[in-house]
Amino acid sequence: MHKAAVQNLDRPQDDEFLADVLYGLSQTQKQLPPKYFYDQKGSEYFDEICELSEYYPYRTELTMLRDVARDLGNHFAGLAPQGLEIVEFGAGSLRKVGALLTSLGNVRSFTAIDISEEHLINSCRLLESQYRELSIHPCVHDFTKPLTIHTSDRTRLGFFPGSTIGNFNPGEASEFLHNAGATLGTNSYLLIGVDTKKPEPILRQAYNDNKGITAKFNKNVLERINRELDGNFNPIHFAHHAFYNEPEGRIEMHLRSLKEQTIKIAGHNFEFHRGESIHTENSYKYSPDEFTSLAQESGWSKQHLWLDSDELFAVYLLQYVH
Ligand code: AVI
Repeated sequence: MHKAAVQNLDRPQDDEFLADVLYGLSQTQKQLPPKYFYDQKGSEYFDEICELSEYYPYRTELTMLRDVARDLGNHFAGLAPQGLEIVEFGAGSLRKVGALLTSLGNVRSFTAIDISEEHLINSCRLLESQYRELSIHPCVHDFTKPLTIHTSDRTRLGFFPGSTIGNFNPGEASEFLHNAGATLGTNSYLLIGVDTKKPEPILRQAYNDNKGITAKFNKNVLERINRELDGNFNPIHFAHHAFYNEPEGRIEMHLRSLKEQTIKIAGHNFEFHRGESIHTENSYKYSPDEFTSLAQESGWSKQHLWLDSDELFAVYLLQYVH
C-alpha cells in the first residue's frame, strides 16, 4: 500500500471542527459531536476501553464473529462468484475484520473508511502484512457522509461493527443506513453490530470503568480543542458523567463543570456554571424489534440475526432492497 493509494476524500478541516465546537458550546445544553473523540490519542483510548472487563460490547461481538463468519461462508457460497468486497465503515483498528477475512476465504478486496488518517494507515499496514493477497483500500472520510467508491462486479458486504450506529440518534442512524445503501448499491449486504437493551447496572459499569479510561477518553476531546483550536480547558475542572437514560434507551456521556468558569476558544468566551455539563455522546441500545424496524424503514431487510447466549449484543445481516 503506497501513500498515494490512500484516498483522502473529505478530511474534516479545522474550520469544520471549530464551527461545530462554537455551535455546540453555544446551545442551551452544551454539546460536542462524538466524532471528535477520535484523534490519534482518542483512538488509542478507545482501543484501551475495548480491553476493559466492564466494556462487554467489544469482546462479546468479537467472540460472536467467529460463528457469524462461518455462517456467512455458507450464506455466500454460490452467491458471490466473483468473490466478496468488504467495505468497513469507521474502520478504527481493524481488529474485527480479521475474523471475516480468515473464515470467508473468498474476500478479494477490502475498503477501510475512517476519519482518523494515522490510525487507519497504521492499521491497514498491519492488515496488509497478514493478508498479502488482499487488495486493501484505505479511505480517509467522515463515514457519516455519503461516499462513492470504485465499482466492481464483486458482491459487496458492508461491515459496521461495534454498535457505532448507537452513537447516532435514530434519525441519523436511518440517514447513515440510507447512505450506506447508496454507497454499497442495490442487493449489497451489511453486517452490523448493535448493542442490545439490558439491565441498567451492566450498562452503567461499561461506561464508568474502574480504571478511569472512559473518563480519559471523554476528557480527551477538551485537550483536542486546546491543541487544535487554541482552547484553554483545564480537564481537571471537569468530571466524566455517564448514565443510562431509560426513556430514551441510551447511555449519555457528559463532562460536568466542577466550578464556575470561563473557557476561551479561538477568541470566543464560554461561561460554565458549576454543575453545568457538555453532552459529549449518546450510545443507543436497541431491542431486535426496534433495530429491525429501523433497518426496514431505511431500505434494508433483515436476512439473519445472531445474539450471544446472554443477549448482550446483536449482529445483523441486512440486504439493501431499496
Ligand atoms: C464507538 N462506540 C460504539 C462506543 C460506545 O460504546 O458507544 C464509544 C464509547 N464511548 C464510551 N465508551 C465507548
